[in-house]
Amino acid sequence: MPSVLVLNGPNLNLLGQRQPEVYGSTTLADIEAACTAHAVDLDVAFLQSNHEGVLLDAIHAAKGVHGGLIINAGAYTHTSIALMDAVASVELPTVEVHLSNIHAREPFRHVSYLSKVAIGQICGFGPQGYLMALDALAARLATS
Ligand code: CA2
Repeated sequence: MPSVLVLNGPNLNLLGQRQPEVYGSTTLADIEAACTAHAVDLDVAFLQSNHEGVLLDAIHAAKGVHGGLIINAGAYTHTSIALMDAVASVELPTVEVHLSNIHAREPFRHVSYLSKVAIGQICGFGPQGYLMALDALAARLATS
């Protein structure tokens, strides 16, 4: 069975605990449990880190282990050429996810370096976006 790594970046460990008016009341543990329950055709692994280097190492280590990546890089989305280069280097199909619609927010959130190397971006659907990303990757991995 194909395997997918779901990476979450800085501050996403706070989901459901702070700013519920912006990011909702669902915790990251809730999202991970929903992903595991949803993915019948995929093995799903998870990592959250507040450190860019840890996320980079996880992307590098995914090569040969996982068939694809789902990444919500949090604020690193808008700043990190390093994460973009890491995703490009491993050549794994990658779906970018955001809980909020980043294009309807502040202009600095409209730019995503990851979208330049992802197969697609899902944003604005809250936690459901992770399940949509799993479906997209399952379809992609079934044909490759
Ligand atoms: O909408 C998303 O998923 C974001 O990736 C979330 C990031 C933000 O910087 C991106 O522009 C869009 C922020 C995640 C912060 O999560 C928190 C959760 C609870 C309390 C505080 C922050």
